[in-house]
Amino acid sequence: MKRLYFKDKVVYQIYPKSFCDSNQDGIGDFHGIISKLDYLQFLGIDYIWLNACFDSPQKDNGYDVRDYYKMDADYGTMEDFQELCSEAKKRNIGIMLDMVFNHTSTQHSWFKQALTDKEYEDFYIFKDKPTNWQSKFGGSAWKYVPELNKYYLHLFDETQADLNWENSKVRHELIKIVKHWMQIGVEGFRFDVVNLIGKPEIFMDDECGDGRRMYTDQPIVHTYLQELNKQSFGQSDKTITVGEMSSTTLKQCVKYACEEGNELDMVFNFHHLKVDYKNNDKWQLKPFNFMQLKKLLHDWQVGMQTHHAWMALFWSNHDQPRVVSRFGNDQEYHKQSAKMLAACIHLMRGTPFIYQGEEIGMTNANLTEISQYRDVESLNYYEILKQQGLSEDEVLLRLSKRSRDNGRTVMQWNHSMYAGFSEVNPWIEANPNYHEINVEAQLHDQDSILHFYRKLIQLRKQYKLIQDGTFEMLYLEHPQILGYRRFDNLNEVTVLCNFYDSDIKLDYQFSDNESIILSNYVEANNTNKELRPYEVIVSIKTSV
Ligand code: TEU
Ligand code: CA
Repeated sequence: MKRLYFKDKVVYQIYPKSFCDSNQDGIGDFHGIISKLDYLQFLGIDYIWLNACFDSPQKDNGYDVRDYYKMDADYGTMEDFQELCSEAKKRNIGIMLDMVFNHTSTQHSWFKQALTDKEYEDFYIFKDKPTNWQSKFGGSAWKYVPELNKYYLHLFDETQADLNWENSKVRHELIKIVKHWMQIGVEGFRFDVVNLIGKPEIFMDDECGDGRRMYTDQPIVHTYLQELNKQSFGQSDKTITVGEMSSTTLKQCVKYACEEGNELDMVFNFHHLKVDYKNNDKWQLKPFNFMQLKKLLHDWQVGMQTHHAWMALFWSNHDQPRVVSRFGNDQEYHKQSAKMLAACIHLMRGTPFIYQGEEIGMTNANLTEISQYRDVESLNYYEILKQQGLSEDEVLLRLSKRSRDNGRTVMQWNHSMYAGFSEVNPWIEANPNYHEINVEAQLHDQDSILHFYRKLIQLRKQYKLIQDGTFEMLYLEHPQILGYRRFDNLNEVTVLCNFYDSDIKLDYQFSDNESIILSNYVEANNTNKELRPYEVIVSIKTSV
């Protein structure tokens, strides 16, 4: 059985391009991160997950890897990275790397050799005829190569060619890469879209979809993960692993991340982040469906618990809009709703992930012109949506709600020019609200969102219940409250969240042995029979 030593751990996700620029070229870098380690230690986190930072032409901001053994020069040298690992270690922080193993950049030497060498051709998926599968970034998932008179598969951008995991040489190379980084001192890995690595034996048109059902969660993925585990990270009981699971199911995730298994420690799934997709389409807008959100969180919490599987808890990442702009209120109730959302997710059963800037309530980018966007997916969909006949204004509206760039604007450190991220114009412009929303201001304010996150992390360390307690949903049918309890034989923690901007009557009975351990209103008081706008109350009942 695996050791579940990470139940008390919290992970902080850094998007290196946007975190902190130390050499004034407008791009974040390793030295910038090093300069902020004291801040992260103050926050109390245990691991830093660095988004893909290997050598890359940066078509998809590093998710198009050219060389898995080299760090991208924009971020620094190998020595700089090693310094980051050792400086982090001094502060009891482990570094996790992002392994993009479903595909490589077409500039990777394997792909270049594939065009002339049969051995390397078999590293990728070349076919004489394409299928009707669609790329996740729009358009066909196949690209014609005149040199070979064949098409190669790319589930993402055409510069991201899917690897052929069926080829044992490919798997062997990837195992070598993981081991290499473990030797350097990396303590964890996030595996990018890892449930897409298994492709079907026969490639066919998908008669009723975009192809995803034919390459998602194929049974062979479990075999591949077991092999990777056994031959690399599984050899160290200290290495933490999380798999990103695209369009997955609970049943599959139980297999990927159950205690008795030997695949991964935990998984990300995205079902709860699609509750504002109209017709299940990211590019069609609708207000978020609260009941659906609640039901999904419930089903996954209970489902994973029942089967002794472990999950990552998160609202945000570098592919998502900012949560306070999405499920909260980034204006009048900015502070209250950011805190409520934080408590809501952190106290569930699983390992919390904080995405940079979330801890100060960073909001969506509010970009209004296409020239301000950087993300390849956004730029592609700008064209696609316009071709579908939508007006410029409508397309820009949709991008402003859904673009991945919403989560990629630079970290807001202080109110000086460029948010303290850099002294020069950053690669993507800073959100002008850095004047009000920034780390420095919140460090000085005990009532800030930042201090609230710090408190949440401390609570996880302090109460075993939060790490281990059984999860049970409360108020499942209530249209406005998300509530749950975590309990063991002796004690119980209750979390009550108001997801709306109006007061609601609360029929919850506080007992005599119950005390409030966290709330987001200055005067928390358990005689109140209502929850105020976006209020969260966390209480504990102890039997001793
Ligand atoms: O993302 C996988 C993925 O499918 C989505 O999050 C995707 O960005 C979204 O669904 C599109 O609407 C991972 C990485 O996190 C992302 O940054 C990469 O672009 C992608 O894989 C390809 O490597
Ligand atoms: Ca820099």
